[in-house]
Amino acid sequence: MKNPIILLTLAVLPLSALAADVTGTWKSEFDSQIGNQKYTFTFKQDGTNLTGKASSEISDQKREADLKEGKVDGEAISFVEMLNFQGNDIRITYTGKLTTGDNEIKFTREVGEFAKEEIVAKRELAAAATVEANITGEWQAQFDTQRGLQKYTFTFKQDGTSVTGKANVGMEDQKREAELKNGKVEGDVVSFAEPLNIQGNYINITYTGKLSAKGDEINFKRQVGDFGSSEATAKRTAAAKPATTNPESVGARGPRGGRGNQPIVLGPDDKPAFPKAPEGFDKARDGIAHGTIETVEYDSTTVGNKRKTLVYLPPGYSADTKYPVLYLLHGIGGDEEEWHKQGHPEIILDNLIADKKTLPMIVILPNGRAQANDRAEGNIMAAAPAFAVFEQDLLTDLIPFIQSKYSTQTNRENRALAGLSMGGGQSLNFGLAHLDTFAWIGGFSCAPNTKMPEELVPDPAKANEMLKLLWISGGDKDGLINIGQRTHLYLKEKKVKHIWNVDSGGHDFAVWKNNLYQFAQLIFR
Ligand code: FER
Repeated sequence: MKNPIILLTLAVLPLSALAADVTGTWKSEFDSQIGNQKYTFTFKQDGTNLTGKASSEISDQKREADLKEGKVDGEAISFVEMLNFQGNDIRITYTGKLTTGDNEIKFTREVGEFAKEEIVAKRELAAAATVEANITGEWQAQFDTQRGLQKYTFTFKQDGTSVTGKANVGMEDQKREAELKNGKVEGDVVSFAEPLNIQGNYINITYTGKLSAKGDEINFKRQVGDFGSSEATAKRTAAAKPATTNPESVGARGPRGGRGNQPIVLGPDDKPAFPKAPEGFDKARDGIAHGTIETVEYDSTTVGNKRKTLVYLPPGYSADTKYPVLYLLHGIGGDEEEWHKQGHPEIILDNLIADKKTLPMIVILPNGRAQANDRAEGNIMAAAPAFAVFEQDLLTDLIPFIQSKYSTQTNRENRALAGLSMGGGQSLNFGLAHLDTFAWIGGFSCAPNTKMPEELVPDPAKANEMLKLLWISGGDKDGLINIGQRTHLYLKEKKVKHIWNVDSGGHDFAVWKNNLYQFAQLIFR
């Protein structure tokens, strides 16, 4: 892989960052064990410090409490409300997260040990803040993104609070145009989405911005799917006439400062599913039998040329035995050598087989960039569509070739598909769409090519019936972890059996090797 870590770092770092300011009045109404409660929170934020009051009402009884231990950390907000109940002090803790537009906070509210609710607080927009911003016209902004500098011209048309229009984008010598979706102006907050087609998947690029007092600048945060984000100021082009805004609408929300990087928000399920691989699991050992690794070429009817793949044959490989096969896929900056060079699956497998922790198996390390030039060179992102084409190459060309050349089992129960990052997305996308071909599926640190969970698993009952193992994992410091998280949460809700494994680590081979070590022990059993 050329350098996925740099790629990812670039995507995550260049954020000068917007900080939320939650100062203001927020309301929340919810049902609790003791009846319907109406809350008004008055927050005052100073840096990361939060003070204020909670006034609440429950069947005509009113009470008020000062907030304690209040904190704002990026989008995370927490505080404690002390409640005196029959002479006892009870802590009500609130932990929450600001959502899009910064006008809603989703809180978990825990009353001592005995009650826990999910509640939503909504910002009371000051009357003045609902005033006539009019952003109709042409605006320009340049976003420094992981794919390079992207020059945007937005043409907005505002009608009441709704916004339609276009984004024209220039990037190096490429151009694209998109119709904007979900456009809104709420007070001085402008938001909309730009649909972007990546490999047949629509990823929404969402924009949230704040209009300046003069109405001639919008400070946008641009969020690409669940992955990268960047910021830029859009300015009206000279030709357009600045719209008038009510100056009182601006500043009501206070200043904005540093929100920080793409947030990694860990949930209660985001922990290791297994103890870490023991010391030495990835070190070549003397005194055990070793498998072999070779490069072979197959005819790809899909791409129309010969394509390379690496093949690991287990120790003592013999034509008298029929072996199960694991297809193991690389990331966006890699090729058929990536796993071999950086992950040494042959060492991990030799050790596991020697220790009888896994069955002898064949491991195929293909090239997942199914296009004529499948080298990882130039603009690595530009090859993303070829990673989708590999579905056909794998099913119609590679698997039949492997089964004709090597002594393999050919039923689904003896075929596994797993991969890292882009290859993790491929494994879920292809594997779950072809349960008749793969019974064991693993997505390690899945990339944004991963389909939405509803599309991956439209029929939970069928998935449960067919899958022998569905393994999804990520590192707790990986900016892509939310792709795994959203998949896990969907599977959990739909009661689809799976393993969700979160190791401590980033988007790197330390995590992937550990995943291979664990995954290899579970398959073909
Ligand atoms: C992206 C970010 C990362 C993306 C793919 C990746 C298709 C893949 C990373 C990897 O394979 O390591 O936006 O879009």
